Amino acid sequence: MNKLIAGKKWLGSVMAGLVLVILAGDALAHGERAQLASMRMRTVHWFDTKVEPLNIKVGDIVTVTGKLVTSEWWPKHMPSIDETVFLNMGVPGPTFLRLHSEVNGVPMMRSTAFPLGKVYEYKTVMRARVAGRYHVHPILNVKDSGSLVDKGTWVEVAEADTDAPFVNEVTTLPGETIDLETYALKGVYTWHLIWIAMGVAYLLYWLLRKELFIPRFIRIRELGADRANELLTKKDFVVSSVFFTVTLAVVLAGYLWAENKYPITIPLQTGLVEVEPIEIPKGGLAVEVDHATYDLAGRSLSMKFQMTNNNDSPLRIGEFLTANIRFLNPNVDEGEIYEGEEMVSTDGLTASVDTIQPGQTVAVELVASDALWEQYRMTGLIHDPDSRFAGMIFYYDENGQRYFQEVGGAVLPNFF
Ligand SMILES: [Cu+2]
Repeated sequence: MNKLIAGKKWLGSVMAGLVLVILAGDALAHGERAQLASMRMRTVHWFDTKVEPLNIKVGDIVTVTGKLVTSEWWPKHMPSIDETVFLNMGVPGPTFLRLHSEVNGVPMMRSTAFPLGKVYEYKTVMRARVAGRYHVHPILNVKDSGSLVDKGTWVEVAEADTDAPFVNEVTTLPGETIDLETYALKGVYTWHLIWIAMGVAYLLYWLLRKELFIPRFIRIRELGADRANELLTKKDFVVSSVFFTVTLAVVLAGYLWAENKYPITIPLQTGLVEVEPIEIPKGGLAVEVDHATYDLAGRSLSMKFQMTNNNDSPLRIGEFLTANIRFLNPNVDEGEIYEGEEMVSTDGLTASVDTIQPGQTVAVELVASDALWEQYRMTGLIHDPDSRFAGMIFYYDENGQRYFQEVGGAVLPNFF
């Protein structure tokens, strides 16, 4: 009876664990909410992310374009993006083929380095491979830091019109055209089968022995230390040696076979590609951060600045962007919202000063508030031992020309 209850308890905790895994799995699915709030605010500011088209068929092309600014507030404890970074697409599994990728016009087959405080414009062209509905995110893999994900855009991929199998043809350097979907698959299967057979044979030999290693060890220990040599029989020794020799022979044979079958190969290329960064375009707005507070109950970040307009034109602040969330100022009708774009608060930004005149220096308070703070778990900001924020402000001159720059500083939580 007691055993039964214990068994039930055990089952209960396993079930609870499973539920947790399932819940967490859902929430952590794509990474846009999973990473620390501070990390999303102070690493990479992604903007103008555009995925098109959103409804396609297998075999069709999807283009992802956008820009990013590397934050000058990059956390000191994180290995920096100015060392090694690789631009990729975050999708579940090999559902797209990446045909082309570039940053600031430079092809990005390999890794690169992004110095901080600069602008990078990227473009990635992909071909849909497997039907489904995918949240497509540009992603930067930063060496020793991990992945930094942009927000996702849903792309619906329908089955192709024909039943023909998906082909992914490339021409190799010696001029041979191959289909990467099936290329060399026979060799892969054959070698797997050979190794599985070896493994199974070795296990079978030991499993078919009357006495396995541990019982034999216990028996011999009882017989006394002087009979320790009986632990392994001569037959065991011979069989193991044969397996060892055959393994080495198969490894060598595999190597010779591959050399013979594919005589011309080059190693995977790992060198760094250099990219010329773009300077942030100067809009003539000098910004000094006075003070910032994060209001937990109001789900809002309020920032006080001293701003000086050194431009010839009046300037209006239209948007604040942080952690991939866009807070738009509804009074400034400028910021474009793309089809399928998420994480946009169309009326999330209020500015205490509407227009800053040329030559004027004013105190400006920006308040970015929306339930998105909660939804994207930005409230974790208050648990950060290094409470600082960073984000981008976007402002416009009288002709509608857009400028942007990064702002950042210390942030204090406000609990009331
Ligand atoms: Cu996602």
